[in-house]
Amino acid sequence: MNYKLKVTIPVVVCGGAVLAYYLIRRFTLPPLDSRVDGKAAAMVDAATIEKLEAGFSKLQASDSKSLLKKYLTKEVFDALKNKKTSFGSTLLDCIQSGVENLDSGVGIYAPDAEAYTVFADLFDPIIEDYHNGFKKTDKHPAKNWGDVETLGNLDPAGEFVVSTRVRCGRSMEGYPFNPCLTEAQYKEMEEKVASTLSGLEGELKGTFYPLTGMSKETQQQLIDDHFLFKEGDRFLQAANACRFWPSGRGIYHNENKTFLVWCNEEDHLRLISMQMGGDLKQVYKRLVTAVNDIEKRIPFSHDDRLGFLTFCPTNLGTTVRASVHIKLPKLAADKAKLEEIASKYHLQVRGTRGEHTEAEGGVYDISNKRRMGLTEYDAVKEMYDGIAELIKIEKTL
Ligand code: ADP
Ligand code: DAR
Repeated sequence: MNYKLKVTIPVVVCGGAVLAYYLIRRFTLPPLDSRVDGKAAAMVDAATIEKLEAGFSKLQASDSKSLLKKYLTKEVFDALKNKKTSFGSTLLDCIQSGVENLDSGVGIYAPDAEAYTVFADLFDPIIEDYHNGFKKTDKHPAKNWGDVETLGNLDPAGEFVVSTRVRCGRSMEGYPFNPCLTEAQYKEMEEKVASTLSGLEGELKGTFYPLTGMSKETQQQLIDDHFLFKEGDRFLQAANACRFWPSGRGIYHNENKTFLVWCNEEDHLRLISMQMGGDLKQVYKRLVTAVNDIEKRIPFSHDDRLGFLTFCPTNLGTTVRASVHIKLPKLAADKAKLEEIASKYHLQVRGTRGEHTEAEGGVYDISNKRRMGLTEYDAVKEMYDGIAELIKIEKTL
């Protein structure tokens, strides 16, 4: 065999073997090293991939109306299924609630803050759809509470509005979200929150009540009076957000229960101002004072593009939900019509106890739907203007 063949054959054989290896790895196995922010992230294990494939098939075969189903295309699924955040969160951690609860409206949560970047191909279109066109190239505006004096009382005569509430969510810097928290972290966070809030003065002065040790009667009464979060939310349970319950969970409130703080329910903190009647100005003013005071004491997670970070993408940005418990008997006679008119003003209509609940005694929870791409003031003003319109229409019927 001449010299040339002796050299050519081994080169061709080795080259072919290298090419075959590359093609096998490229199209069948996850990348050896999918880097996240320059850190190597380990491969997603086979058991998780199997659960993901089964979940994706279930979702595709269902008639779910969730944003998860709408935007988790095969292309997005294949691009994300092998990715992990540096906390070890996978696509399964993000979508499992929406796979288990096909009646989800959204169906996805961020197990840690990095998930919004690592799984952006799925989060970004869902965020754009939910928050009225907030594109992945958009940047959420800086915090701006606006001029509280420009708001007023939605229903001075007390004909329609039962109560008014404005809340925002905050995540404590240095801690991941529910699915990644250890029991020790839950307890540490609860301690930090309780000791920080113990420094509040004046109208905001109050007491922290851990859920651990709270009597079932007290707990149920607080829930029935709309002061405390409900227990056993199946969407949060399926998202692995209720582990070690009730460890690290609790509620702070002032004497009159007009300023409250939820600790480690869905978000690390929910800061809430509420009272009977329609005086949105007084409710909003109290919240602004409280958040400005607390933000001096606890550093919160904030992203330059997404604003304040939360467990659920529907709460990103301002994280503000301004709501009324309201009776609109004529408009509500046709629920679909009420929802159609409300959506024109970017309002969300829910039952008396919040999402996935029904109205009790004709009382609806109506609030601003979007929280991103506008300021805190804009979000509250959107609710103020929308509710004023609904009341005006109700009076003409
Ligand atoms: P999420 O946004 O996570 O669904 P919310 O911040 O809407 O949670 O809180 C839901 C709880 O707040 C429910 O118990 C609901 O009854 C109560 N709630 C919401 N708006 C009002 C209101 N205007 N008056 C009294 N309770 C309210
Ligand atoms: N229940 C989930 C989340 C919807 C938004 N509400 C929150 N985050 N509390 C769903 O997809 O329906």
